[in-house]
Amino acid sequence: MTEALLSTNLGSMPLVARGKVRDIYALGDELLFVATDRISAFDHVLGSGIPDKGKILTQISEFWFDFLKDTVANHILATRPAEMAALLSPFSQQIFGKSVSAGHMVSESTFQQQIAGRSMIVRRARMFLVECVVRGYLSGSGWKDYQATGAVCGIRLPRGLRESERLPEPLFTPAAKINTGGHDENISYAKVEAMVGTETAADLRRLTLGIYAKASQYAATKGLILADTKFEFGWIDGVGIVLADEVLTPDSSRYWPAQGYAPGGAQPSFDKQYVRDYLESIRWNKQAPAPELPQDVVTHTREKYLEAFRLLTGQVGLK
Ligand code: Q0T
Repeated sequence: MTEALLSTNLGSMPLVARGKVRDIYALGDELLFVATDRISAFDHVLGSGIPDKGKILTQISEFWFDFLKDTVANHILATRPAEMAALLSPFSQQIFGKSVSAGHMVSESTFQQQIAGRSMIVRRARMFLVECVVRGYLSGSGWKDYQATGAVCGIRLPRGLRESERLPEPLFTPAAKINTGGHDENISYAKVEAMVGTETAADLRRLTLGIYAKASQYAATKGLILADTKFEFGWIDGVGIVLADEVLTPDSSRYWPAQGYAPGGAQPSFDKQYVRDYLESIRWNKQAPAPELPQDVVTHTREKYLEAFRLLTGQVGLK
């Protein structure tokens, strides 16, 4: 097992943003998304990474973008090495320059090693500031909301539903992006209309529910329950609404093994349960700095991510 890539250094490429897990660079008018091996739990990025996690998530996302391509347009320009190389080549002088010793430069091989299998070049879109969440099951903040109010995002639900129970029908439960660390805030559909207009709000809801229907049906054939997931959409002139960000990865979705599903309590997370159990076992106070993970927790968690990748994509190994 190679070591985890915790942070990228792409030399003189302009860094646009570092998220919890992904690093985003500007590539002319486009963006280069690089998924690192960072892992978060309880809202903190942990001290250890999971080797290959960025590759696994990128390749799961790629699978779904392709699976959904007749349902929704997307922001992807290139993921295959040859296509990526063609889009990177006009910038190679700038990026690699003459001397690696110039401080902020990296060699081409160091660059390629960091992005291989874990990156995509995407078109810039004007992002809608709405997290398009869809829930087929009652879990997480949806469960909390229901317990407190009998509704989720203002949608009334029958009494007596249990935690993790399948909902009568999937719900569009949007959230507003809150930038500074905080949790996204559940909002009503009326609020979405106020933010993006009635027509776009209806499009986002229709797309979100349509994608969930297709994806959850597929996941079920692989023994997985897609309990809920979050999409981000943007607008590209001449194209319209595009599906952006990462899609249907274990980081943006709750997948549960169908086998052993038992409503009436929390379900074990497909990928992060071992990490959460470990962090609970050491009684981490969930304040920075986040702890490192023991090797067996890292190895087990990597296996779970790989299992999700194999189940969903039918591919045996990573590119
Ligand atoms: C974005 C323009 O991932 C994000 O931040 C983490 C550092 C959220 N984000 C998305 C964009 C996208 C996409 N996806 C796009 N196609 N065009 N911006 C920016 N931040």
